[in-house]
Amino acid sequence: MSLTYLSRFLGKLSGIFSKEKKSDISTLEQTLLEADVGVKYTNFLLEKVNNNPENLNKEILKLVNIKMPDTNPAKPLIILVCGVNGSGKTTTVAKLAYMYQKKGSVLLVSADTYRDAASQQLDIWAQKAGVEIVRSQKGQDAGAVVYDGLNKAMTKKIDTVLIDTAGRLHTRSDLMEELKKIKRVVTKLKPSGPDLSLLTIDATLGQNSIQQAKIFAQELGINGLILTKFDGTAKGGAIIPICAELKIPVLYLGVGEKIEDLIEFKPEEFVAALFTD
Ligand SMILES: Nc1nc2c(ncn2[C@@H]2O[C@H](COP(=O)(O)OP(=O)(O)OP(=O)(O)O)[C@@H](O)[C@H]2O)c(=O)[nH]1
Ligand SMILES: [Mg+2]
Repeated sequence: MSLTYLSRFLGKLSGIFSKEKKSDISTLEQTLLEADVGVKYTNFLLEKVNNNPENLNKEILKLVNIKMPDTNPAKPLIILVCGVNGSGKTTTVAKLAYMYQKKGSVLLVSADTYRDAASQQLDIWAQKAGVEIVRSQKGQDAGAVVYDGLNKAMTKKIDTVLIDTAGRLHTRSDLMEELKKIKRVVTKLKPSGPDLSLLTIDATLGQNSIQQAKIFAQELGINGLILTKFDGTAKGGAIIPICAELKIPVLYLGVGEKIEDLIEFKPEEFVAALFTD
């Protein structure tokens, strides 16, 4: 992925730190605040910059460069995708399926048994990505669907399983329990559990997403973030407080509604793009 491609999606944040502006602390402060870096990390960064703008890239990189999750090499690689309603889970599962099918076999599991036609929506994506799917019916037990899906994946020696879940507010404890149950079901077939438990975050919410993400992380153990709808936001700077507060790596950015609209988030490239004029 080239820097220019990434910087196209960084909205207001890309290219703002030209050499002149970097040396102008009040412009820098305003720019960081406008990009939704937030008061706390704007002040933090201004202090670290300490009249030496060269420090800025280094300090931002320290905040966003978080250790990647370890995955268990035993097949299948199991990826669980969760998040609040409408945050882009199903679309992200489809995009990941498209990406992973280039490397091996993929099975989608539709564990959204709440919403009408959720399984049909995923089925359409499965066809587009050219991958297999285990469908479900509305009202079915999500844990049972996941169990069936993993059994099928084991039997067919599938490389990657992607589990789509129902949207839920982090404040609904019954629904959070269902996600924990899905995780327990996974451990019956792969004792180390899901390799990646990913949270989709709607990037247009900016910093407002931090609190919900914290609760998902505490309740469920999230080891990767995907910021969706990054194409439509001027709040890309929120990546900085999100990473700094959650200490969970951002793995991908969703940059559109199409199946190929997913880019890998690379901290060094992100910081470099910020400083591209
Ligand atoms: N522009 C843009 N739109 C996106 C992106 N990701 C998802 N969307 C759109 O956001 C809307 C919701 O996406 P879904 O994938 O259905 O979200 P969900 O989290 O599965 O929704 P529920 O299952 O209802 O909770 C759809 O209209 C998607 O096309 C993205 O990266 N960019
Ligand atoms: Mg969905």
